Amino acid sequence: METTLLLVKPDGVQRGLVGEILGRVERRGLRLAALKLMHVPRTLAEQHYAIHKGKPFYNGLIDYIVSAPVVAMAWSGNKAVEAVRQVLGATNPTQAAPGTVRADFAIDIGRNLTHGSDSAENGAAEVALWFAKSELQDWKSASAAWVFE
Ligand code: DAT
Ligand code: MG
Repeated sequence: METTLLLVKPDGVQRGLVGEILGRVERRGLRLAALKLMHVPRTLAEQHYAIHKGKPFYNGLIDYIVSAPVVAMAWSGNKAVEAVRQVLGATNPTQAAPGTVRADFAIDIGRNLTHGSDSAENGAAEVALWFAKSELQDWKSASAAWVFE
């Protein structure tokens, strides 16, 4: 069982794509464990993207993430990390497979709408960074047995 962090970035919220993106992951069969709309504090953005510090796009990336509200979600299930990344598509939207969120709705890499954790380890760490324990709901989905073998 994995938990992964999914962010609808400011462009996704501004463009009215929250429901579209959430719905694709929800219909995949994963279990929603946490959800909130928030203006990201710069310190959180810097912690979240610490691995990219020093890269040419880093400052622009931080400015973009803090520029307007994001929707943060935690999703749980077997292979949740891989399943969400697959729904989102490759980082660069023009290289993302057709049918993915980034290919269907985005063009520029710096406006790629979403973030998804890239490993089970990072999923656990990012969910703990973005959500307090009290914000995570441990509930049993009635459909779980029909999604997971
Ligand atoms: P992902 O978001 O697919 O995990 P990443 O972790 O490599 O991709 O990079 C984080 C974000 O930084 C990415 O969603 C968009 C931005 N980014 C990455 N590489 C970039 C580049 N070469 N130019 C501009 N922005 C970039
Ligand atoms: Mg990443």
